[in-house]
Amino acid sequence: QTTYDVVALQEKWRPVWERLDPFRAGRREGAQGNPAPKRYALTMFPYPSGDLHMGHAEVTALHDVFARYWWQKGYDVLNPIGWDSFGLPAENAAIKRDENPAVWTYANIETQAESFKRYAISFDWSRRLHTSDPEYYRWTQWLFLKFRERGLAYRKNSPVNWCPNDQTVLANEQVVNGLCERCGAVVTKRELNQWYFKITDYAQRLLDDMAPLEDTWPSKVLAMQRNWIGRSEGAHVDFDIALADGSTTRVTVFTTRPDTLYGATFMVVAADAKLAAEIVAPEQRQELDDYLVGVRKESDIDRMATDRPKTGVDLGVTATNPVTGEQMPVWAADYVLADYGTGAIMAVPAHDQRDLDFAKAMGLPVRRVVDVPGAENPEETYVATVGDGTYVNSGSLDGLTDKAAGIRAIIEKLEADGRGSGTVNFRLRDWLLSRQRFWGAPIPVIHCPSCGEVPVPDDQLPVVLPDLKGADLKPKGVSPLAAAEEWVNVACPQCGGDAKRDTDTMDTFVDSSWYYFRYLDPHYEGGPFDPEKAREWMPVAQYVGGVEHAILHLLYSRFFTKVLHDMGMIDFVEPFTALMNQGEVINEGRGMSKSLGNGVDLGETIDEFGVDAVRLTMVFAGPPEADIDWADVSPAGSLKFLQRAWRLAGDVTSEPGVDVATGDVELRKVTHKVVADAEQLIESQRFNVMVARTMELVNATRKAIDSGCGPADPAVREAVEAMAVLLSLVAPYTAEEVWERLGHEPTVALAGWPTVDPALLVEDTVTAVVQIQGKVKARLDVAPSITDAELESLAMADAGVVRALDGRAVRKVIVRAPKLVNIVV
Ligand code: ANZ
Ligand code: ZN
Repeated sequence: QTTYDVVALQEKWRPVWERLDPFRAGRREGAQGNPAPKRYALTMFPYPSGDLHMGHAEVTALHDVFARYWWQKGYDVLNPIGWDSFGLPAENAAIKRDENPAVWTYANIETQAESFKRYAISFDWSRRLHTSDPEYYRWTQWLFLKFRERGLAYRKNSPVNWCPNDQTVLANEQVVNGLCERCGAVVTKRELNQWYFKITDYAQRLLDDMAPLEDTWPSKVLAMQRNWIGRSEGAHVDFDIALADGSTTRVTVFTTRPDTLYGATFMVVAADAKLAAEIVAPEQRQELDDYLVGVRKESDIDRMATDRPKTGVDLGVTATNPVTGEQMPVWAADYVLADYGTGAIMAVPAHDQRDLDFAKAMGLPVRRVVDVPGAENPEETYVATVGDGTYVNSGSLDGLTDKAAGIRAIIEKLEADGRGSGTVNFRLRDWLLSRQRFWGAPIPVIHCPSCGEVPVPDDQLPVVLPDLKGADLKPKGVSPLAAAEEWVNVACPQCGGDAKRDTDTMDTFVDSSWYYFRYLDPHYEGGPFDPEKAREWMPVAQYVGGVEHAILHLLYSRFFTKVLHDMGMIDFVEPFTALMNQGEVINEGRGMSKSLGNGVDLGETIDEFGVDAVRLTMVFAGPPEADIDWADVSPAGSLKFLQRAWRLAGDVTSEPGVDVATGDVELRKVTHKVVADAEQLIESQRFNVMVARTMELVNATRKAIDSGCGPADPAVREAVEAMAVLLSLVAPYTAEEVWERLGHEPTVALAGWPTVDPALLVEDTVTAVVQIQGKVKARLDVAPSITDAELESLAMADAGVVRALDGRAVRKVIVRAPKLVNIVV
């Protein structure tokens, strides 16, 4: 082509690449016929809602730098793509249009696939999968049943998060500040029978296994996971409660401060815990029931807020403090949560502000047991003290001054008396995975009146979703599947009697917890994945995706991987060796949204500037983890740069294969330094600087052609060839065209990373002499191009010069760069 026409370039090269299929994983040979070393590059797979948007363009442009760089470095790369295609967006859209969610879903997938292809991400399309394909969810169901066999999937009745708008339950991780993660409705609680994964069994391992990720995962994500898992060391303490009917029941509390047990003056039970209803005295029952109506509407965040007025109900019974023997009143309140710890606490108002506020509101006693130096007595000030101090009013603990020693001593005493024990508590809850919606993987369980819960036998998987043509998918609180009678009513696989299928479907986060295993061979029939291929390719070397998945998807995937390990299917315990979180693409300082009207359409942007300019802009905008404000970047500038790069290729007049060693040394040094730097910059994830260095190479080459060694010099060819390889990581169409103009066959994507000659990286230096009163006091190695000012400041800062001056005032400095500095005192 004689002009730089982006549309023509895209149309020219796409079919060529499709024919060459250069990014097919597993076909690359290494040296001497050995297999090439393998690397797995993963980008978080998209939901098929609408076409791709600017966010997809950003994350995949960044991700593709890794993948394409590895190809150039000689690796065999697995870079797959697929769709997370079950879930509420599809179902809600389908309800609006009154059609099967599959129609909308697969139409959007086609649109997005076409856009990804135009966008020229180096995906291996033969790995494509969709989680809503029966071929995929057969194995989601299989895994569910394996988890169930291991006691890791179970059903229980409990108060669960309920979104009144979506009419479905939510996992704790899907409740954000008390609101539904999807629709923003205030989440309430409902008592329901639901399926759970026992992720809590893995809490400690999920914490411990983060250690090796310290340098390769963003610290923010690790901190969020640690906080979410929420490990607290403390103790279980048993209290005997005398009930109204004369019997006694033993209630255990969890506390992180067992050492304050002598200061426990009352007990508080979560108002919505079963325990409250079990122990309440008859005359207080009505009051508790009335109170509960309000509590059920509150979010956990509100309940735990420290600044709220304290409310509660006296349950009319008393508990015995196991160390003081005192009778303590027992209350029900909302500030204690039913599903944390044991759902009951010992209240130590002197040293816990929420307990103190409650004591003040209800007129309950306060007793100080730690005298904190310099702090006033909370019994008088109503300010709880939490610091270290001397134990008082605490029996055998009195006089101790060390909190750890106090905790150790009381736990020893409790254990000796059989009244409690040291324990660890986690904030992490089991993962609620069942959903009362249609568009998900059916839970492969049959409920039989005689046999109970019966797993669907392996050879009957997948349990395929029924065709609900004309059925009402509108959320009603029970799964729409319940209406598919022919589908629901089945023979029990065990006894052959009449039985019913489970009508719930799985949370889509189950689908996405293992998709990166399925990519290894999406059509594998022998299991969810081919273990042999897992050994070859996994774990994932680099994962790229949004920080919004810090505790949901990433925690769940880590859990799944550990279970697969325990099942003996893999020999590693962490799925993602390295993680990168890209920033957000915003516009005019704010997130793009319909309501703000500041959205930028990806398709139109590509139509205007071309794929390469958009990709280059995404990578060049700043460090990968920083937000990109589209109002501050210049795709037009990117386009201009690409044009300059393309023009260079047309100016090269030497033939392919010329001996570059005879080329202009100055330009060669620039080329080799840029390539060496680019390698470092990619490894340290400073992709934007790598692009900036490529721009410098283009400028230096232009100068060499126009006013230096001239276009025929072999160094010019070397520079432009290196530039093509560097450009291939971000601007594949332009890079391919340049490569062709230089007389090479496609594809530049596999041309190989240029070899750096270390001899060309050595900077020339000259020796500058520093004199004081004409006597030589120092010699400095400096670049020949150093300026007078630079040389003067170097000389004045030199330790030998400073010593020789010995504080004398300098009258005059004469500089003759790069050779001489003369200081007159
Ligand atoms: C007595 C005590 C004395 C406490 C003291 C604290 C300070 P973390 O660190 O978050 O695990 N707690 C226990 N279960 C609770 C529940 N279901 N709802 C609300 N609060 C609960 O917090 C543990 C502490 O939170 C426990 O230690 C308990 O109060 C409270 F000077 O027990 B503590
Ligand atoms: Zn049966």
